[in-house]
Amino acid sequence: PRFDTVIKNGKVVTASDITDCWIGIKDEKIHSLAAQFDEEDLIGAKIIDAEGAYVMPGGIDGHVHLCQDLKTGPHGLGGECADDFATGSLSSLCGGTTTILTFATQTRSIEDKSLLGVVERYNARAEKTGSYVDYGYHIIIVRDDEDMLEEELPRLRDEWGVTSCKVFMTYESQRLKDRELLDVMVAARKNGITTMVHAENGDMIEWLTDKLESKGMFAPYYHALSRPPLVEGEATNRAIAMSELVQNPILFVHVGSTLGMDNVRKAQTQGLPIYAETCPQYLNLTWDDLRKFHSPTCFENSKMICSPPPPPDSSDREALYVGLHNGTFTIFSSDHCPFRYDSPTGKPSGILEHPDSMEDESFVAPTTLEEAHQCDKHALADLTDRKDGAFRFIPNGIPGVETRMPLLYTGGLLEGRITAQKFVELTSTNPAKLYGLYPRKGTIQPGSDADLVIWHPQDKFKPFQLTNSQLHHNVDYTPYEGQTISNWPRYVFIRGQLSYSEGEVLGRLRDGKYLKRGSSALSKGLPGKKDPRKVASWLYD
Ligand code: DUC
Ligand code: ZN
Ligand code: ZN
Ligand code: ZN
Repeated sequence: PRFDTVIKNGKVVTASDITDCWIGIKDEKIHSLAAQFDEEDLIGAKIIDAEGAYVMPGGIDGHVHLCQDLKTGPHGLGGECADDFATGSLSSLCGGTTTILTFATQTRSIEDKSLLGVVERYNARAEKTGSYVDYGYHIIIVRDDEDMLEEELPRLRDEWGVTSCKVFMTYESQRLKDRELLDVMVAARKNGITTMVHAENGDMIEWLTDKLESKGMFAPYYHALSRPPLVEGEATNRAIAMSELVQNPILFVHVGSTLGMDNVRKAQTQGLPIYAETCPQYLNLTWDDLRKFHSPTCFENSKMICSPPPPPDSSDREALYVGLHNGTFTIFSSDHCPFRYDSPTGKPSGILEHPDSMEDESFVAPTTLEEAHQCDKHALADLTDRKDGAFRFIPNGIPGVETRMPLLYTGGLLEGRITAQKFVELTSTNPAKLYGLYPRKGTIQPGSDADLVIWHPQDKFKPFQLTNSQLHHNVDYTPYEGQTISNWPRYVFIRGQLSYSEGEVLGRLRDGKYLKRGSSALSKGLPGKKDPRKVASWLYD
Protein backbone atom coordinates (compact mmCIF):
# COMPACT_ATOMS: atom_id res chain seq x y z
CA PRO A 1 0.00 0.00 0.00
CA ARG A 2 1.05 3.57 -0.62
CA PHE A 3 0.12 4.58 2.94
CA ASP A 4 -0.31 2.77 6.24
CA THR A 5 -2.85 5.32 7.42
CA VAL A 6 -4.69 8.25 5.87
CA ILE A 7 -6.31 11.03 7.91
CA LYS A 8 -9.01 12.71 5.88
CA ASN A 9 -11.09 15.85 6.35
CA GLY A 10 -8.82 17.46 8.92
CA LYS A 11 -7.95 21.07 9.53
CA VAL A 12 -4.21 20.59 9.77
CA VAL A 13 -2.65 23.12 12.13
CA THR A 14 1.02 24.03 12.34
CA ALA A 15 2.65 26.96 14.12
CA SER A 16 2.07 29.05 11.01
CA ASP A 17 -0.91 27.71 9.06
CA ILE A 18 -4.29 26.03 9.10
CA THR A 19 -4.81 23.94 5.97
CA ASP A 20 -7.77 21.81 4.90
CA CYS A 21 -5.92 18.71 3.78
CA TRP A 22 -5.41 14.99 4.08
CA ILE A 23 -2.37 13.35 5.64
CA GLY A 24 -0.73 10.17 4.36
CA ILE A 25 1.35 8.25 6.91
CA LYS A 26 3.94 5.63 5.95
CA ASP A 27 6.55 3.86 8.11
CA GLU A 28 5.98 5.98 11.22
CA LYS A 29 6.43 9.25 9.30
CA ILE A 30 4.28 11.89 7.66
CA HIS A 31 4.67 10.98 3.99
CA SER A 32 2.39 13.39 2.09
CA LEU A 33 -0.07 16.18 2.52
CA ALA A 34 -2.65 16.79 -0.21
CA ALA A 35 -6.03 18.44 -0.70
CA GLN A 36 -7.28 14.90 -1.25
CA PHE A 37 -5.80 11.54 -2.27
CA ASP A 38 -6.90 9.38 -5.23
CA GLU A 39 -8.92 6.23 -4.58
CA GLU A 40 -5.99 3.94 -5.42
CA ASP A 41 -3.80 5.72 -2.86
CA LEU A 42 -6.19 4.59 -0.15
CA ILE A 43 -6.01 0.88 -0.96
CA GLY A 44 -4.79 -1.02 2.07
CA ALA A 45 -4.63 2.07 4.26
CA LYS A 46 -6.43 2.56 7.54
CA ILE A 47 -8.69 5.62 7.12
CA ILE A 48 -9.40 8.03 9.95
CA ASP A 49 -12.03 10.71 9.37
CA ALA A 50 -11.23 13.88 11.32
CA GLU A 51 -14.69 15.26 10.43
CA GLY A 52 -13.40 18.79 10.06
CA ALA A 53 -11.67 18.90 13.45
CA TYR A 54 -8.18 20.22 14.13
CA VAL A 55 -5.29 17.87 13.47
CA MET A 56 -2.16 18.99 15.30
CA PRO A 57 1.36 17.76 15.93
CA GLY A 58 1.35 15.68 19.12
CA GLY A 59 1.96 17.62 22.30
CA ILE A 60 5.52 17.88 23.58
CA ASP A 61 5.67 18.41 27.31
CA GLY A 62 9.13 19.74 28.12
CA HIS A 63 8.64 19.62 31.88
CA VAL A 64 7.58 16.38 33.54
CA HIS A 65 8.78 14.79 36.78
CA LEU A 66 8.66 10.99 36.87
CA CYS A 67 10.43 8.40 38.99
CA GLN A 68 12.10 10.80 41.38
CA ASP A 69 12.17 9.12 44.78
CA LEU A 70 12.40 10.39 48.33
CA LYS A 71 16.11 11.10 48.13
CA THR A 72 16.22 12.48 44.64
CA GLY A 73 12.79 14.10 45.05
CA PRO A 74 12.15 16.99 42.72
CA HIS A 75 13.65 19.45 45.15
CA GLY A 76 15.19 17.55 48.02
CA LEU A 77 12.12 18.31 50.08
CA GLY A 78 11.08 14.73 50.44
CA GLY A 79 8.00 13.38 48.82
CA GLU A 80 7.90 10.51 46.40
CA CYS A 81 6.94 10.94 42.77
CA ALA A 82 3.66 9.10 42.40
CA ASP A 83 4.18 8.41 38.71
CA ASP A 84 6.77 6.24 37.05
CA PHE A 85 7.22 5.96 33.30
CA ALA A 86 4.31 3.53 33.06
CA THR A 87 1.62 5.68 34.64
CA GLY A 88 3.15 9.02 33.69
CA SER A 89 3.45 8.20 30.01
CA LEU A 90 -0.04 6.68 29.93
CA SER A 91 -1.45 9.88 31.40
CA SER A 92 0.53 11.85 28.86
CA LEU A 93 -0.79 9.80 25.92
CA CYS A 94 -4.40 10.12 27.04
CA GLY A 95 -4.07 13.91 27.16
CA GLY A 96 -2.59 14.25 23.67
CA THR A 97 1.09 14.53 24.60
CA THR A 98 3.26 12.25 22.50
CA THR A 99 6.69 13.28 23.80
CA ILE A 100 7.79 14.02 27.36
CA LEU A 101 11.05 15.35 28.73
CA THR A 102 11.71 14.29 32.31
CA PHE A 103 14.40 15.11 34.87
CA ALA A 104 17.40 13.03 35.85
CA THR A 105 18.35 14.64 39.14
CA GLN A 106 21.80 14.98 40.60
CA THR A 107 22.02 15.15 44.39
CA ARG A 108 24.95 16.45 46.43
CA SER A 109 25.86 12.94 47.60
CA ILE A 110 29.21 11.83 46.29
CA GLU A 111 27.88 8.90 44.24
CA ASP A 112 25.95 11.47 42.24
CA LYS A 113 28.99 13.52 41.31
CA SER A 114 29.04 11.83 37.93
CA LEU A 115 26.32 13.26 35.72
CA LEU A 116 26.66 10.27 33.41
CA GLY A 117 26.06 8.00 36.38
CA VAL A 118 22.96 9.98 37.32
CA VAL A 119 21.56 9.63 33.81
CA GLU A 120 22.40 5.91 33.63
CA ARG A 121 20.65 5.21 36.91
CA TYR A 122 17.66 7.28 35.90
CA ASN A 123 17.49 5.60 32.53
CA ALA A 124 17.26 2.21 34.23
CA ARG A 125 14.01 3.37 35.82
CA ALA A 126 12.54 4.23 32.45
CA GLU A 127 13.71 0.95 30.94
CA LYS A 128 12.25 -1.00 33.81
CA THR A 129 8.69 -0.22 32.73
CA GLY A 130 8.98 1.24 29.27
CA SER A 131 6.87 4.17 28.11
CA TYR A 132 3.77 4.71 25.98
CA VAL A 133 5.23 7.90 24.48
CA ASP A 134 8.64 9.02 23.28
CA TYR A 135 10.84 10.52 25.96
CA GLY A 136 14.11 12.26 26.72
CA TYR A 137 15.88 13.63 29.77
CA HIS A 138 17.06 16.94 31.16
CA ILE A 139 19.84 16.83 33.73
CA ILE A 140 19.46 18.77 37.00
CA ILE A 141 22.88 20.04 38.08
CA VAL A 142 23.44 20.91 41.77
CA ARG A 143 27.24 21.37 41.85
CA ASP A 144 29.84 23.12 39.75
CA ASP A 145 32.99 20.94 39.89
CA GLU A 146 35.21 21.93 37.00
CA ASP A 147 36.16 18.38 36.01
CA MET A 148 32.55 17.25 36.10
CA LEU A 149 31.39 20.06 33.84
CA GLU A 150 34.32 19.85 31.45
CA GLU A 151 34.44 16.10 30.97
CA GLU A 152 30.85 15.09 31.33
CA LEU A 153 28.71 17.70 29.58
CA PRO A 154 30.19 16.86 26.15
CA ARG A 155 29.63 13.16 26.80
CA LEU A 156 26.06 13.72 27.97
CA ARG A 157 25.44 15.62 24.76
CA ASP A 158 27.19 13.19 22.41
CA GLU A 159 26.45 9.83 24.01
CA TRP A 160 23.01 10.49 25.44
CA GLY A 161 21.69 13.42 23.45
CA VAL A 162 20.95 15.18 26.75
CA THR A 163 21.15 18.80 25.61
CA SER A 164 19.44 20.66 28.43
CA CYS A 165 20.13 21.19 32.10
CA LYS A 166 18.15 22.70 34.96
CA VAL A 167 19.63 24.78 37.76
CA PHE A 168 18.00 26.06 40.94
CA MET A 169 18.25 29.43 42.69
CA THR A 170 16.29 28.11 45.68
CA TYR A 171 16.02 24.96 47.85
CA GLU A 172 18.86 24.41 50.26
CA SER A 173 19.75 21.01 48.84
CA GLN A 174 19.75 22.08 45.20
CA ARG A 175 20.52 25.73 44.80
CA LEU A 176 23.68 27.13 43.29
CA LYS A 177 25.37 30.32 44.42
CA ASP A 178 25.69 33.03 41.79
CA ARG A 179 29.29 32.09 40.95
CA GLU A 180 28.26 28.46 40.66
CA LEU A 181 25.43 29.42 38.35
CA LEU A 182 27.96 31.29 36.22
CA ASP A 183 30.18 28.19 36.06
CA VAL A 184 27.32 26.04 34.83
CA MET A 185 26.14 28.67 32.35
CA VAL A 186 29.60 28.98 30.79
CA ALA A 187 29.94 25.20 30.49
CA ALA A 188 26.41 24.99 29.04
CA ARG A 189 27.14 27.63 26.46
CA LYS A 190 30.38 25.90 25.40
CA ASN A 191 28.49 22.67 24.81
CA GLY A 192 25.32 24.07 23.26
CA ILE A 193 23.26 22.93 26.22
CA THR A 194 20.03 24.77 26.98
CA THR A 195 20.00 26.15 30.53
CA MET A 196 16.69 25.99 32.37
CA VAL A 197 16.52 28.18 35.45
CA HIS A 198 14.26 27.82 38.49
CA ALA A 199 14.24 31.49 39.45
CA GLU A 200 13.18 32.15 43.03
CA ASN A 201 15.27 33.96 45.62
CA GLY A 202 16.00 31.18 48.14
CA ASP A 203 17.10 33.50 50.94
CA MET A 204 13.91 35.54 50.71
CA ILE A 205 11.84 32.35 50.87
CA GLU A 206 13.69 30.92 53.87
CA TRP A 207 13.57 34.22 55.73
CA LEU A 208 9.88 34.74 55.04
CA THR A 209 9.13 31.14 56.07
CA ASP A 210 10.84 31.68 59.44
CA LYS A 211 8.92 34.93 59.97
CA LEU A 212 5.58 33.36 59.03
CA GLU A 213 6.18 30.44 61.37
CA SER A 214 7.14 32.78 64.21
CA LYS A 215 3.66 34.25 63.85
CA GLY A 216 2.03 30.83 63.83
CA MET A 217 1.31 30.92 60.12
CA PHE A 218 2.05 27.31 59.23
CA ALA A 219 -0.97 26.35 57.17
CA PRO A 220 -0.54 25.38 53.53
CA TYR A 221 -2.17 28.62 52.45
CA TYR A 222 0.83 30.57 53.74
CA HIS A 223 3.10 28.82 51.31
CA ALA A 224 2.04 31.49 48.84
CA LEU A 225 2.90 34.28 51.29
CA SER A 226 6.40 32.83 51.62
CA ARG A 227 6.81 33.31 47.88
CA PRO A 228 5.28 36.63 46.83
CA PRO A 229 5.89 37.74 43.23
CA LEU A 230 9.00 39.74 44.22
CA VAL A 231 10.75 36.45 44.99
CA GLU A 232 10.54 35.51 41.32
CA GLY A 233 10.97 39.11 40.22
CA GLU A 234 14.34 39.46 41.93
CA ALA A 235 15.65 36.09 40.80
CA THR A 236 14.67 36.54 37.14
CA ASN A 237 16.44 39.90 37.04
CA ARG A 238 19.58 38.44 38.58
CA ALA A 239 19.63 35.46 36.23
CA ILE A 240 19.08 37.70 33.20
CA ALA A 241 22.10 39.76 34.23
CA MET A 242 24.22 36.62 34.64
CA SER A 243 23.02 35.27 31.31
CA GLU A 244 23.98 38.51 29.60
CA LEU A 245 27.34 38.64 31.36
CA VAL A 246 28.43 35.22 30.09
CA GLN A 247 26.42 35.26 26.86
CA ASN A 248 24.44 32.13 27.61
CA PRO A 249 20.81 31.85 26.52
CA ILE A 250 18.47 30.77 29.32
CA LEU A 251 14.92 29.53 29.69
CA PHE A 252 12.99 30.37 32.84
CA VAL A 253 10.87 27.39 33.81
CA HIS A 254 7.44 27.67 35.44
CA VAL A 255 7.13 31.48 35.43
CA GLY A 256 4.14 32.22 37.63
CA SER A 257 4.12 35.96 38.16
CA THR A 258 3.52 38.95 35.92
CA LEU A 259 6.59 40.51 37.54
CA GLY A 260 8.75 37.63 36.32
CA MET A 261 7.08 37.73 32.92
CA ASP A 262 7.61 41.47 32.55
CA ASN A 263 11.33 41.08 33.32
CA VAL A 264 11.56 38.44 30.59
CA ARG A 265 9.72 40.69 28.15
CA LYS A 266 12.01 43.62 28.83
CA ALA A 267 15.12 41.49 28.28
CA GLN A 268 13.68 40.11 25.03
CA THR A 269 12.95 43.65 23.83
CA GLN A 270 16.64 44.41 24.35
CA GLY A 271 17.50 41.49 22.06
CA LEU A 272 18.73 39.12 24.76
CA PRO A 273 18.19 35.37 24.25
CA ILE A 274 15.86 34.96 27.22
CA TYR A 275 13.06 32.40 27.00
CA ALA A 276 10.28 31.48 29.36
CA GLU A 277 7.81 28.74 30.13
CA THR A 278 4.51 28.98 31.93
CA CYS A 279 2.22 26.20 33.09
CA PRO A 280 -1.48 25.38 33.60
CA GLN A 281 -1.44 26.13 37.33
CA TYR A 282 -0.70 29.80 36.66
CA LEU A 283 -3.66 30.14 34.30
CA ASN A 284 -6.19 28.00 36.13
CA LEU A 285 -5.54 28.46 39.86
CA THR A 286 -5.31 31.44 42.19
CA TRP A 287 -4.79 31.94 45.90
CA ASP A 288 -8.52 31.37 46.36
CA ASP A 289 -7.96 27.81 45.25
CA LEU A 290 -5.36 27.38 47.96
CA ARG A 291 -8.21 27.90 50.40
CA LYS A 292 -10.81 26.04 48.38
CA PHE A 293 -10.20 22.57 49.70
CA HIS A 294 -9.43 23.68 53.23
CA SER A 295 -11.57 21.38 55.27
CA PRO A 296 -11.47 19.66 58.65
CA THR A 297 -9.19 17.08 57.06
CA CYS A 298 -5.69 18.23 57.79
CA PHE A 299 -3.32 18.88 54.90
CA GLU A 300 -6.29 19.18 52.60
CA ASN A 301 -5.22 22.24 50.72
CA SER A 302 -1.68 20.99 50.42
CA LYS A 303 -3.11 19.67 47.16
CA MET A 304 -2.43 23.03 45.54
CA ILE A 305 1.07 23.65 46.81
CA CYS A 306 3.53 24.21 44.02
CA SER A 307 6.49 26.51 43.47
CA PRO A 308 6.21 29.20 42.36
CA PRO A 309 2.67 29.40 43.74
CA PRO A 310 -0.33 30.33 41.57
CA PRO A 311 -0.82 34.09 41.21
CA PRO A 312 -2.93 35.98 43.78
CA ASP A 313 -5.96 36.61 41.57
CA SER A 314 -7.40 36.26 38.10
CA SER A 315 -6.09 39.61 36.85
CA ASP A 316 -2.65 37.98 36.70
CA ARG A 317 -4.20 35.20 34.67
CA GLU A 318 -5.25 37.58 31.92
CA ALA A 319 -1.79 39.13 31.84
CA LEU A 320 -0.16 35.70 31.57
CA TYR A 321 -2.47 34.80 28.67
CA VAL A 322 -1.28 37.96 26.94
CA GLY A 323 2.27 36.70 27.48
CA LEU A 324 1.31 33.47 25.71
CA HIS A 325 -0.31 35.43 22.90
CA ASN A 326 2.52 37.90 22.32
CA GLY A 327 5.44 35.51 22.40
CA THR A 328 6.93 36.34 25.79
CA PHE A 329 6.38 32.71 26.69
CA THR A 330 8.12 30.34 24.35
CA ILE A 331 6.62 27.13 25.69
CA PHE A 332 3.68 25.89 27.72
CA SER A 333 4.50 22.82 29.85
CA SER A 334 2.75 20.98 32.64
CA ASP A 335 5.43 20.82 35.34
CA HIS A 336 3.69 17.55 36.19
CA CYS A 337 5.11 16.85 39.64
CA PRO A 338 2.92 14.12 41.08
CA PHE A 339 2.52 13.52 44.81
CA ARG A 340 -0.30 11.50 46.24
CA TYR A 341 -2.44 13.35 48.73
CA ASP A 342 -3.42 10.45 50.95
CA SER A 343 0.02 8.98 51.47
CA PRO A 344 2.73 9.82 53.99
CA THR A 345 5.30 9.80 51.19
CA GLY A 346 3.17 12.23 49.24
CA LYS A 347 1.79 15.65 50.08
CA PRO A 348 1.94 15.21 53.84
CA SER A 349 5.45 13.77 53.75
CA GLY A 350 6.40 16.33 56.37
CA ILE A 351 5.45 13.63 58.83
CA LEU A 352 8.64 11.83 57.85
CA GLU A 353 10.68 14.81 58.98
CA HIS A 354 10.41 13.77 62.61
CA PRO A 355 13.58 14.92 64.44
CA ASP A 356 13.92 11.44 65.93
CA SER A 357 14.24 9.98 62.49
CA MET A 358 17.64 11.63 62.20
CA GLU A 359 19.12 10.53 65.53
CA ASP A 360 17.26 7.46 66.68
CA GLU A 361 18.06 4.43 64.57
CA SER A 362 15.12 2.49 65.90
CA PHE A 363 12.72 5.22 64.85
CA VAL A 364 10.09 3.95 62.48
CA ALA A 365 8.48 6.67 60.44
CA PRO A 366 4.70 6.60 60.43
CA THR A 367 3.28 5.05 57.30
CA THR A 368 -0.23 6.45 57.54
CA LEU A 369 -1.66 9.77 58.61
CA GLU A 370 -3.42 7.92 61.44
CA GLU A 371 -0.09 6.81 62.83
CA ALA A 372 1.31 10.30 62.52
CA HIS A 373 -1.58 11.62 64.59
CA GLN A 374 -0.90 9.02 67.27
CA CYS A 375 2.80 9.76 67.62
CA ASP A 376 3.10 12.14 70.53
CA LYS A 377 6.67 13.16 69.88
CA HIS A 378 6.07 13.81 66.25
CA ALA A 379 7.27 17.18 65.07
CA LEU A 380 4.10 17.75 63.15
CA ALA A 381 1.65 15.81 65.28
CA ASP A 382 0.63 19.03 66.95
CA LEU A 383 -0.02 20.75 63.72
CA THR A 384 -1.80 17.72 62.39
CA ASP A 385 -4.10 17.82 65.36
CA ARG A 386 -4.81 21.45 64.69
CA LYS A 387 -5.96 20.40 61.24
CA ASP A 388 -3.13 22.27 59.63
CA GLY A 389 0.13 20.90 58.43
CA ALA A 390 3.21 23.05 58.03
CA PHE A 391 3.78 24.21 54.49
CA ARG A 392 7.54 24.05 54.99
CA PHE A 393 7.38 20.25 54.88
CA ILE A 394 4.89 19.77 52.09
CA PRO A 395 6.42 18.74 48.78
CA ASN A 396 6.00 21.41 46.11
CA GLY A 397 4.34 20.29 42.93
CA ILE A 398 1.06 19.29 41.35
CA PRO A 399 0.05 16.86 38.61
CA GLY A 400 -1.08 17.95 35.15
CA VAL A 401 0.51 16.12 32.22
CA GLU A 402 -2.87 14.84 31.02
CA THR A 403 -4.81 18.06 31.47
CA ARG A 404 -2.23 20.45 29.98
CA MET A 405 -3.50 20.35 26.38
CA PRO A 406 -7.27 20.22 27.12
CA LEU A 407 -7.04 23.09 29.63
CA LEU A 408 -5.17 25.36 27.21
CA TYR A 409 -7.50 24.34 24.38
CA THR A 410 -10.47 25.27 26.57
CA GLY A 411 -9.21 28.44 28.24
CA GLY A 412 -6.88 29.71 25.51
CA LEU A 413 -7.91 28.56 22.04
CA LEU A 414 -11.69 28.30 22.42
CA GLU A 415 -11.89 31.54 24.40
CA GLY A 416 -9.99 33.32 21.63
CA ARG A 417 -7.07 34.29 23.85
CA ILE A 418 -4.65 32.48 21.54
CA THR A 419 -4.99 31.22 17.98
CA ALA A 420 -4.85 27.55 17.01
CA GLN A 421 -1.42 28.18 15.45
CA LYS A 422 -0.17 29.71 18.69
CA PHE A 423 -1.54 26.72 20.57
CA VAL A 424 0.58 24.41 18.39
CA GLU A 425 3.62 26.65 18.71
CA LEU A 426 3.46 26.70 22.52
CA THR A 427 2.58 23.05 23.12
CA SER A 428 4.65 21.37 20.42
CA THR A 429 6.68 23.35 17.87
CA ASN A 430 8.64 25.55 20.23
CA PRO A 431 9.42 22.80 22.75
CA ALA A 432 10.75 20.79 19.79
CA LYS A 433 12.91 23.70 18.62
CA LEU A 434 14.12 24.64 22.08
CA TYR A 435 15.08 21.10 23.03
CA GLY A 436 16.66 19.94 19.78
CA LEU A 437 13.88 17.76 18.38
CA TYR A 438 12.78 19.88 15.42
CA PRO A 439 11.65 19.07 12.70
CA ARG A 440 11.56 15.40 13.61
CA LYS A 441 8.95 16.40 16.20
CA GLY A 442 6.80 19.50 16.61
CA THR A 443 5.38 19.94 13.12
CA ILE A 444 3.39 18.27 10.36
CA GLN A 445 5.53 18.08 7.27
CA PRO A 446 6.81 15.26 5.05
CA GLY A 447 9.53 13.39 6.92
CA SER A 448 8.40 14.33 10.43
CA ASP A 449 7.40 11.62 12.88
CA ALA A 450 3.67 10.97 12.58
CA ASP A 451 2.92 12.07 16.15
CA LEU A 452 -0.54 13.55 15.86
CA VAL A 453 -3.48 14.60 17.94
CA ILE A 454 -6.94 14.90 16.41
CA TRP A 455 -9.49 16.83 18.45
CA HIS A 456 -13.26 16.39 18.44
CA PRO A 457 -15.34 18.45 15.99
CA GLN A 458 -16.32 21.30 18.29
CA ASP A 459 -20.05 21.22 17.51
CA LYS A 460 -20.23 17.56 18.49
CA PHE A 461 -18.37 17.85 21.77
CA LYS A 462 -20.27 18.12 25.01
CA PRO A 463 -18.29 20.09 27.62
CA PHE A 464 -17.87 18.24 30.91
CA GLN A 465 -16.67 18.81 34.47
CA LEU A 466 -13.29 17.22 35.10
CA THR A 467 -12.99 14.61 37.83
CA ASN A 468 -9.85 12.79 38.85
CA SER A 469 -11.31 9.36 38.07
CA GLN A 470 -11.16 10.27 34.37
CA LEU A 471 -7.39 10.66 34.49
CA HIS A 472 -4.69 8.02 34.15
CA HIS A 473 -1.97 9.29 36.46
CA ASN A 474 -1.25 7.56 39.75
CA VAL A 475 -2.27 10.61 41.77
CA ASP A 476 -5.38 10.54 43.95
CA TYR A 477 -6.53 14.06 43.05
CA THR A 478 -6.42 16.69 40.36
CA PRO A 479 -6.08 20.37 41.24
CA TYR A 480 -8.50 21.05 38.39
CA GLU A 481 -11.36 18.99 39.85
CA GLY A 482 -14.68 20.39 38.65
CA GLN A 483 -13.25 22.65 35.95
CA THR A 484 -15.10 22.71 32.65
CA ILE A 485 -13.29 21.04 29.77
CA SER A 486 -14.61 21.90 26.30
CA ASN A 487 -12.64 19.52 24.09
CA TRP A 488 -10.37 16.49 24.47
CA PRO A 489 -8.07 14.58 22.13
CA ARG A 490 -10.14 12.09 20.12
CA TYR A 491 -7.30 10.23 18.39
CA VAL A 492 -3.62 10.23 19.30
CA PHE A 493 -0.91 8.78 17.06
CA ILE A 494 2.58 7.89 18.23
CA ARG A 495 4.87 7.57 15.19
CA GLY A 496 2.01 6.54 12.95
CA GLN A 497 0.40 4.15 15.39
CA LEU A 498 -3.08 4.90 16.67
CA SER A 499 -2.39 4.66 20.40
CA TYR A 500 -5.45 6.39 21.83
CA SER A 501 -8.86 6.32 20.19
CA GLU A 502 -12.04 7.83 21.60
CA GLY A 503 -11.14 7.14 25.20
CA GLU A 504 -9.58 3.75 24.54
CA VAL A 505 -5.88 3.04 25.00
CA LEU A 506 -4.54 1.02 22.07
CA GLY A 507 -0.85 1.70 22.61
CA ARG A 508 1.51 -0.42 24.68
CA LEU A 509 4.15 0.28 27.25
CA ARG A 510 7.18 -0.40 25.08
CA ASP A 511 5.97 1.78 22.19
CA GLY A 512 7.77 4.89 23.41
CA LYS A 513 11.39 5.37 22.34
CA TYR A 514 14.23 7.21 24.02
CA LEU A 515 15.12 10.38 22.10
CA LYS A 516 18.69 11.51 21.62
CA ARG A 517 18.34 15.22 21.07
CA GLY A 518 20.37 17.82 19.20
CA SER A 519 21.05 21.35 20.36
CA SER A 520 18.49 24.14 20.50
CA ALA A 521 17.36 25.71 17.23
CA LEU A 522 16.42 28.98 18.93
CA SER A 523 18.51 32.14 18.70
CA LYS A 524 21.62 32.43 20.85
CA GLY A 525 21.49 36.23 20.82
CA LEU A 526 22.45 39.14 18.65
CA PRO A 527 26.06 39.81 17.58
CA GLY A 528 25.70 43.48 18.55
CA LYS A 529 25.29 42.43 22.17
CA LYS A 530 28.80 41.00 22.51
CA ASP A 531 30.97 44.08 23.17
CA PRO A 532 33.80 42.71 25.40
CA ARG A 533 33.99 46.00 27.31
CA LYS A 534 30.47 45.34 28.59
CA VAL A 535 30.13 41.58 28.82
CA ALA A 536 32.53 38.68 29.30
CA SER A 537 32.44 37.57 25.66
CA TRP A 538 36.26 37.23 25.85
CA LEU A 539 35.67 34.08 27.94
CA TYR A 540 35.18 32.19 24.72
CA ASP A 541 38.16 33.54 22.71
N1 DUC B 1 10.20 22.99 40.56
C1 DUC B 1 9.71 22.26 39.59
O1 DUC B 1 10.22 22.31 38.49
N2 DUC B 1 8.67 21.47 39.82
C2 DUC B 1 8.03 21.36 41.06
C3 DUC B 1 8.56 22.19 42.11
C4 DUC B 1 9.71 22.99 41.76
O2 DUC B 1 10.23 23.67 42.59
ZN1 ZN C 1 11.50 24.22 39.54
ZN1 ZN D 1 9.14 20.97 37.69
ZN1 ZN E 1 6.27 11.40 65.42
